Amino acid sequence: MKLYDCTTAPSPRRVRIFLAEKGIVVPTVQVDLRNNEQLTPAFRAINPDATVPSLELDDGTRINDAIGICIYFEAIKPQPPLMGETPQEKALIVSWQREAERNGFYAVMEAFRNWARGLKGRALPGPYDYEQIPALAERGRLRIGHFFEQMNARLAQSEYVAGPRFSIADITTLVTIDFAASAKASMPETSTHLRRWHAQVSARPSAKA
Ligand SMILES: N[C@@H](CCC(=O)N[C@@H](CS)C(=O)NCC(=O)O)C(=O)O
Repeated sequence: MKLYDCTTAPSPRRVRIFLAEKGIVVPTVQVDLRNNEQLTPAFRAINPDATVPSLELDDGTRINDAIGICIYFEAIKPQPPLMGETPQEKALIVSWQREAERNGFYAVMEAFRNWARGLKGRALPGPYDYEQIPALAERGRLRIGHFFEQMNARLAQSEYVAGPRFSIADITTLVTIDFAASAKASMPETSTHLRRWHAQVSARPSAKA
């Protein structure tokens, strides 16, 4: 098995944190996104979507999606559970993880990729080139602000994002908030609950992954 990774990119970090929480070690191959190695014919033969992470299984099957990869590892090593055990817990974790992805992760991506100089002509990851749209960077920043508010309200009521236990919803939210720094967006001082939670999950050894 091997994981195509890039230590500076947020999507593979979601998988790295997940693996660290599970205590699973997988050999990794670094893909140099800075020099567009993901767009080379050699890497596109591995993942036609030209993105990382990608997990190659021993039978040659490839899983080209961060959450797909996490689902695989949760199934082969259920403990500690990061995707819930009861039907209710599973449903809530998926709901919160998707919400963090839609309202947070994609908002940061919109803000960052439509603004960063180094990403001119690469406003979206993947095999096609798209021009940056400055208005989308602005909208993304607004959305990030709303995400901080929304998560602060949630974490006023709940220890972790999806309930009383750390889960994949926390991983997506943590990676999103740290990624927001690349779009020069940080949690407001007034978001005390979000800040409490961020300090708590950042202190877990897995956060270094
Ligand atoms: N389907 C993928 C998308 C992952 C993705 O967007 N990866 C980014 C790094 S965070 C990437 O590979 N970008 C390549 C590029 O910018 O060309 C997933 O969620 O796992």
